[in-house]
Amino acid sequence: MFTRAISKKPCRALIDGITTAQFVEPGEKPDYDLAVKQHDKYVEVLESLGLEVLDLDADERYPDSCFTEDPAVVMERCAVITNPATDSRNGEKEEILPAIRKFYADDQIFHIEAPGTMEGGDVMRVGDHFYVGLSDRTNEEGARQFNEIVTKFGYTSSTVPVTEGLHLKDFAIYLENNNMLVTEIVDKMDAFKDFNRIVIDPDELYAINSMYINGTVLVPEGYPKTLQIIKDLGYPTILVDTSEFRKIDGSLTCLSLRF
Ligand code: CIR
Repeated sequence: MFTRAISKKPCRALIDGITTAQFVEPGEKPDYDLAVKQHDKYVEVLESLGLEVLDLDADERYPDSCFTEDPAVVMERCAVITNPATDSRNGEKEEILPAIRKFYADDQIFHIEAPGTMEGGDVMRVGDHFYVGLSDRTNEEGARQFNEIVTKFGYTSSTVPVTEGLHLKDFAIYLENNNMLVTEIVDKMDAFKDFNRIVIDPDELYAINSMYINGTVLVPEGYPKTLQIIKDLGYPTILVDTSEFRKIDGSLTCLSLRF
């Protein structure tokens, strides 16, 4: 059961966020005012599901800083400050720390240190196990340090390759109740063979990053096939418009830390 979330307001510099232009035409930039509205709506939805949301002020120094999922990984018994791999995002780890300190004691807070890199978008939790995606953003050493930290607190972790793009949770997402939305490539991975895997249409790749919160699944607006699949699995759903974040590869889970 999630009771809290940490989000951060988009800054004007958001328009210069890193993008692979995977989901949009090259050069298409987010509209800042619309991004702010979408962010506020996202926070409202989390609140409507019973979460107390700490919504941090915008920080113009870091274009991608509204994606609070990446600079930390939080769980009941500890928090791990990651080491974001890109220069323009690395400083976000300092900025998230005061927020993490509000909820965790000093001896519950740990850091991924260079040469380890990690971003929270690569960490997918299933019960007390964490699947860590090895990607351009998260390396073996980052995953090794993460494993060392979380095992001290009774969790486990293992690695899986990310072969299709940015973060693991863009290609596989766990919706609880053994259900996992996946791409065709992830579907074939041994690591996930025991889950009830549902392969999402490549046309709707972006909607894999739907988000389970306390029994309900938030689904990005504009992906009818995935929405129907999630409904057919029996979940109540809430549509959330993330069109402006999508332009810079941001999706639902990226926009908060939940715990
Ligand atoms: C980036 O490239 O880092 C951002 N533009 C998008 C981050 C998305 N975060 C996530 O999937 N957890």
